[in-house]
Amino acid sequence: MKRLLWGTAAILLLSPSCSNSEKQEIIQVPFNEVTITGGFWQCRMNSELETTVPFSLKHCDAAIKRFEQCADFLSGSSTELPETHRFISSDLYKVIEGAAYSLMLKDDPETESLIDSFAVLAAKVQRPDGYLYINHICGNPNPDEMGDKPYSWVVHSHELYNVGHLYEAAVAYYQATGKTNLLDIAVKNARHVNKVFFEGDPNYNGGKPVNQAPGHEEIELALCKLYKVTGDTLYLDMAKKFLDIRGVTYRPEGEGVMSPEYAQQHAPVALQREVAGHSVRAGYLYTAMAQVDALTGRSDYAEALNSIWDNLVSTRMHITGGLGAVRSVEGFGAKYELPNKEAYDETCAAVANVFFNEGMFLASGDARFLDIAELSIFNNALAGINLAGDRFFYVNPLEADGQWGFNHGKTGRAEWFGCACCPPNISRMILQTPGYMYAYTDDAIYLTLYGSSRTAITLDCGKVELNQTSDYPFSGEVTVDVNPGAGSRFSLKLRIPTWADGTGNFIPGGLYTFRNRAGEPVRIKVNGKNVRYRIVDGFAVIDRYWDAGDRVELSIPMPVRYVAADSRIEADRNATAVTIGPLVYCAEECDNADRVQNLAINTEGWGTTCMSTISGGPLDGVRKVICPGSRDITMIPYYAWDNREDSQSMTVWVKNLPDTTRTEKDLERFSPNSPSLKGMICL
Ligand code: FUB
Ligand code: ZN
Repeated sequence: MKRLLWGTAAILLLSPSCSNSEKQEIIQVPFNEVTITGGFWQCRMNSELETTVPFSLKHCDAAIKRFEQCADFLSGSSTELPETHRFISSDLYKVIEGAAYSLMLKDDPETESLIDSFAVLAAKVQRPDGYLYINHICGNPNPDEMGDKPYSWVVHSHELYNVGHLYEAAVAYYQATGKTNLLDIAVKNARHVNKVFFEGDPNYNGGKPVNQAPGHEEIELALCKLYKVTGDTLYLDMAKKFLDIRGVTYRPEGEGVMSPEYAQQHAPVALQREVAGHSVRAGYLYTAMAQVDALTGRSDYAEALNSIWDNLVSTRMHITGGLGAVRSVEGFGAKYELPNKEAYDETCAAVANVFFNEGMFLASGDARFLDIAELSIFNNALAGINLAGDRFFYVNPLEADGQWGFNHGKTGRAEWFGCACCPPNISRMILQTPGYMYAYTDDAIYLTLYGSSRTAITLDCGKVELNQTSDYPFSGEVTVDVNPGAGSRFSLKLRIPTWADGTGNFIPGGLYTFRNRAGEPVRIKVNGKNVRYRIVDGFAVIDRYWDAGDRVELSIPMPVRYVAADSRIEADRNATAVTIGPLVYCAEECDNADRVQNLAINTEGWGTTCMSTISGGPLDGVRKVICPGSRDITMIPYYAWDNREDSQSMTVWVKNLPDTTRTEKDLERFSPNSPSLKGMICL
């Protein structure tokens, strides 16, 4: 197994106000340089390696078969034509990308050989000029969806979306193995795309450059990866060109999927100011804009991105970090249009939200972007996959009645989907999560996402080993052993999430505010002694000389918090959400012996809640909470719902009890001596 490394190249600043030359490039420690040593992420990584990756590869049979049929058809050994499908290849590429990440963590000759065989097949199917899209190659396109010729219906064909995912897979496989078999196919395709779209190729579009941005973004961010791994600026130039022609050279003028907003083609991207349209497309677009700015060292999109981000977090994001509330367009609706039961919030969109916000953090050094990335990871994104790693949500509502098949026809999780974009997306994100834990500049180390892990970072002053222990997100106690090679001075920057900063907001943006106060402040000790710290951009900064064996103890209080939504969100009026740390909780029918829609919470009851860790069963190790209300309301983290029984009612927002006065009976029931609460920690 080769462990090729990559950092985030040349990340400069997005915001003009941050163009201070003293600001330094922030580099993320790549996930394969962070070892998970226990806690929350260890289970998730194990289920990825042991279950999700092999399980997903098995579900690629239909996609692989199309390549086989196409190859046989081209060689004349069969007349059978491959199934007509616009983007099933992209699902396969995403699975390969995740499988490649898994190879960086664990050798698996079988998976490697499967990917190698696929590369042989893909090379046979790819046209000599680099074009790669099965149905046009085999001459059986569905013209309504794909156009009658290559690149004649770029707005919906997904030709460039598919190859974007191919580039990401190829880069990952090269990084994992050093093999260029997929990368060669990707590079050949990218050069072909450049010729056809920006130079003109006699075999396509009558020789005129197509010069139109694809309807589904993806190739832009993938070209950035291709640039980073090859160093060839052609790909970065292409990414920028695709961004800059969006909404300029072509603008659909219809409705629904042909509306100008649907694929963010209503205005040049640098002039866009609000989130719009299909949420996965939007998320990939914003990610690419942040990356292109960073890689070119320009701020062409900074104003747009900052405004779009503000608009997102203050008007159009669910408390779970979910994007794209409106089912009919899989996208954004009007301001504050955030329904619960009907919410769409596709898993892919939550993953895109993570990519977007990680990019914004690297560009700015501002922790508020990490608050949103973390929110999305621990809530909407992780809800997209069950704890065992083999069942999925495409759609992530905040309420279910147990009867409506909200999840593409299912009332619960599905084994896979006809259109399976989501399962491999969440899978590849989980595998990369250790890469969201640490970042650094020449003279500072950022702790960006807490969890038991180990890494080593080379600063200007030398190598620093870090060994972190934490049960985060179930506990805010974090211990970090710092081992510089020799005594050296640098800053350690510990992220203090918005939910712990005493401002009363659960996350930035002001949509979700706490009903109760945080209580204790955040405390930091170095070698057992409290230290004073200053907060800069959401980080507690400890600047000092460090010695081998120094120990930092961070204590972020995580009381049970009750949250109210902005009253302009109609669906959440007169209701309360419960959060602990970054986790959003939900009530599920199987814990509450009743349809959860019948429950009502005492909005003043936060001081009389009880918590315990579930032991055994699918939710082993998950922390539950019991809150007083019309009855004792048991709640579990949202990401863990639908792991026990399907067709359950569930709700994040619990109706408020009209009379919030706590009765003697409530208090008695919630006394630590109450027999029904035995073994729980009660406040
Ligand atoms: O169109 C490709 C993917 O399929 C989109 O990103 C998802 O929303 C689903 O429609
Ligand atoms: Zn999806």
